[in-house]
Amino acid sequence: MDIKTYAGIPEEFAKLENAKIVLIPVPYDGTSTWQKGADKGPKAFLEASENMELYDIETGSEVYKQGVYLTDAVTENTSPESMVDAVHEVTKKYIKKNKFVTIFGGEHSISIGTIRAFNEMFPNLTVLHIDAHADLRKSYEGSSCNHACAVYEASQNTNLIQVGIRSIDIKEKSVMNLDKTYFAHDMAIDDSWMDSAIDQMTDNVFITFDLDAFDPSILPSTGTPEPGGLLWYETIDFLKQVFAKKNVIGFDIVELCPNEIDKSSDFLAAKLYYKMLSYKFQNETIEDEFDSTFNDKPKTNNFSKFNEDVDY
Ligand SMILES: [Mn+2]
Repeated sequence: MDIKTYAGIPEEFAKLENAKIVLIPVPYDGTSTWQKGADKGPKAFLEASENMELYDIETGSEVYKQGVYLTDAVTENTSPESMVDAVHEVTKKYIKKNKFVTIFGGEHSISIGTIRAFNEMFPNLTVLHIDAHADLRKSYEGSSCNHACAVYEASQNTNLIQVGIRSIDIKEKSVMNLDKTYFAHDMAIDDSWMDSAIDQMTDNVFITFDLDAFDPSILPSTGTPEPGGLLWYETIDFLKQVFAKKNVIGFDIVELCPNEIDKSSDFLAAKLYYKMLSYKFQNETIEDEFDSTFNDKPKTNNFSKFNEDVDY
């Protein structure tokens, strides 16, 4: 990947020492069953992010100034199990450095590793799982680290809440906690699911966001699109409330499967990521010293959006 900093932000904001946020790309697509290509997700997401405005109108903030450190991609792929171990290790390493850790996939199996790390590091963890699919199989095609098993482990040892579900195998129903499952067909006609889901959360919340939760009309570029999904404003309204009311301790976004024709999905993923960071950090002020570093230095980067010297 020839991308040096997240969203092309100046290096002052991209150094690990200064960054409050860490972004781990995991371009893994080892077990997907239909359309391949989730391994291209992080690159497409990062390219779209470079072309995105970095001022968030709604929160009135520029969250990148909190610092975003982009790690090397996790490329271990000799087996699903070794990939999960590698993701688990890297995620835990950055949680231990007191960073707000975010992960971009890759297919959903990567979340077995991310959730395991957060569950080891934070007590009473809620996993908010936003997805078209339940992903509750104990094992699939000979592995418990298949994408169809992404939250089975979480169902056993965290407070798992599933939102947007509209495609399951009948066997998954025996694992599913129906009180904490919000099916898309119910959500479509009654928005009380938002309050109900938030009421069921403990304080520490990790969000695992499979992009196929969105309706394919707004996000077609995903491996297993399902009709009847979430739209943009209801999704970010829900997320805004979760970030406001709970201690969101990290999140992952998975299953972007880019193609040459549709770029809007890449942009949606980029915007979703930035929106979630904006909600997380909207009340945190940026340290003066840090801010002036940026203002005093000559602008030496080559990214056009930072080179505009126009005074408004
Ligand atoms: Mn899914």
